[in-house]
Amino acid sequence: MSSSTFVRAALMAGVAALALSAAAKAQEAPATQLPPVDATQTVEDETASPSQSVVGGEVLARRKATAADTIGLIAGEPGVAVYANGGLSSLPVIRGLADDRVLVTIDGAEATTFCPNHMNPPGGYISPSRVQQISILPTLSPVSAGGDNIAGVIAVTSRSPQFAAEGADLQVNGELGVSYRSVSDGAGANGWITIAGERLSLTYEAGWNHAENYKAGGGRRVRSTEFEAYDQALTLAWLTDHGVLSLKAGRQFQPYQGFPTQRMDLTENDSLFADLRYQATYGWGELNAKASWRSVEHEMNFLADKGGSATGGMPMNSQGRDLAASLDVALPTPDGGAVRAGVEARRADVDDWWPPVAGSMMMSPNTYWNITEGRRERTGVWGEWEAHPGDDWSTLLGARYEHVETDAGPVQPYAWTGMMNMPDAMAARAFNARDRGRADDNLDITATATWRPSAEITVEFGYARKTRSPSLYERYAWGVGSMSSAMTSFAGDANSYVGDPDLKPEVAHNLAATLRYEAPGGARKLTVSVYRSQVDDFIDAAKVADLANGFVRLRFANVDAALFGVDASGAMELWNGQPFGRGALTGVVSWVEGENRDSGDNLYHMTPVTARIALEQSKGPWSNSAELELVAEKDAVNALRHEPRTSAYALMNLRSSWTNGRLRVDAAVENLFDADYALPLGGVAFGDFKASGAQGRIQPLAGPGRSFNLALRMAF
Ligand SMILES: [Cu+2]
Repeated sequence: MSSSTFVRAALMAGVAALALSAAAKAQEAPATQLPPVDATQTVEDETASPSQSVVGGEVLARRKATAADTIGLIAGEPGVAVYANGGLSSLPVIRGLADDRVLVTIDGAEATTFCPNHMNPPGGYISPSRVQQISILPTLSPVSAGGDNIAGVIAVTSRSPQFAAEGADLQVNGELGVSYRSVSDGAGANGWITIAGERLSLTYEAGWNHAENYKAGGGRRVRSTEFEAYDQALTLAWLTDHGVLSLKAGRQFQPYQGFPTQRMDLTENDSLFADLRYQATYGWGELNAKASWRSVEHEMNFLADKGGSATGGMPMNSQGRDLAASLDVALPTPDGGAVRAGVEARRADVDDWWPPVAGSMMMSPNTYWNITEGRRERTGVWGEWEAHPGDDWSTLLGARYEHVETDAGPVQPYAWTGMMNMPDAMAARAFNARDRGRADDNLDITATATWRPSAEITVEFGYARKTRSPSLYERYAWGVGSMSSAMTSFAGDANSYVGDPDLKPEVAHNLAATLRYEAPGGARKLTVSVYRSQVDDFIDAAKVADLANGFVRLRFANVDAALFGVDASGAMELWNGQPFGRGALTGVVSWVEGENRDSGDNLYHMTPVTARIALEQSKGPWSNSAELELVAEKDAVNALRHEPRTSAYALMNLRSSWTNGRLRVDAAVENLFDADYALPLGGVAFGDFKASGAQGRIQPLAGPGRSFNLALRMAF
């Protein structure tokens, strides 16, 4: 306690000292200019595809000012929802498809979630301060954006290297930021500094985020929602005659992160990464070569809210490594299109073991091996052709083939003998006796057409066949005992899950169409999308047993599923001129339904109808917005998992930003009326359930109450 307070005080003092020294130096050196604030610039940057959205610029600057969680930055984008997992590890849902079904990349690099509770998802490895842009490519994502997903791609881009202008001196630039969130006594500090010449550039980025348990509306603390993380990255880049060669390496360290919906908490996550890439343009086209590596050391146990680990608790460790290399080229074609092709190889290795606990009848004498030498290897090749067959038409046709191999070695229960460990001992013997290696041959196809009959109208439609092979946990979590099966649980429902090596890859047949209207001058914009996904062998679950307190034990199982929905976003300029600057009304509405077609049950984690309406105004250095977030009752629940129903709610958020180009201030009040509400995708409040004696039915997780947020950012 005192050491973390000390660390916090030291960091704050450090940041303040840096800010002062930077301010003193600012007279001499040319400073980085912070971009002007403009709340009315909320409609995303134009993209080639009207169904894709990009969160960048002012929208991103405002959202990340006080944020600790990167995936949370895209909450409320059309068709996108985000659900609580840990405070730094939110999981994305694109049009009803969640978690591993969405490919999340950081600068094109993929990361595997090495934890049976999905505590370290790929989006959790980059702090918001390092993010430059997030692209969302739903449903019909091109094969070039990546495979092994059925929902689409969230591509996070970090700060790109800068170089000094030709003939200019060595440039030193950077930013420093601090933030505070009252709802969780959350604090953050971050900064970056670049030393750039004409050819070489070196950038160091660091961030720290900390939060206590947040308060729900009314002031009650929600247990197991605290966290702390340190994030550092160093980028060395070389500007060649044709492109940029860069090496980025870093470390993210989380001393702890509470998981309110899980039986366990993260008690340490230490991850190192390195990305080497070369991006270049030649006379014949573009070349992109990448190699990436990430190692993860992950430890789980109980934080104080769940009883602590003074008497041993339940240690669970995993260790993972991702290794990948890819090469792709793009060749321009005479009609202004391009032919692109790529090859890639990826490998993930994981060990997952639970050390014995001295004095525990159940958790001794052996180490429990959940996954031994787990391996998931993917090799892929893809090709894509973008064409412009007419003035009004463009088309994109792509195919990707992937060969996926998974395997896991022999396992071991806590004990081979004794009544309590009998089910696991039998399951381990059966698991070890069977052949566990599996190979999948996956084919993805994306075919889209875009029609622009006039300057105002764009229509995009198409089909995508997308495939995801089962994760190692879905295939190889073998424990069937009451405790061991409860430890594999990543849906936030606190149910118990057992894997199945015979699971087949899930194959989605996605259809989608998007209409975009933009009035001349951009004063009015409207984008509407409709979509349907039919998923063969969707990895859902089948019931094995009913457990106490309404929990169930499930086995991952292939079923047929279908999802469909509509999402829309729009913006309308209300006024432009004195005395109030520029004003605009913006809105987003999303609606989705999903069904298990074998059982007729609703799919799990379907977002209820959600709308965001904002009134935004900007004038000179000021920008203000009032945002209303409306979420309907969640009555389409998954009966199999006893998914909780949640009530409708409305949240009001007020935000203001000010900048003079050197300093930026963001202030906000979120959940102004301190509404007390349950998160529709939040899962169950296991931390609170356990602390209250684990009696009766578990309650849904409550969302954060009113928060006063403040962030300061300074460029030098
Ligand atoms: Cu974990």
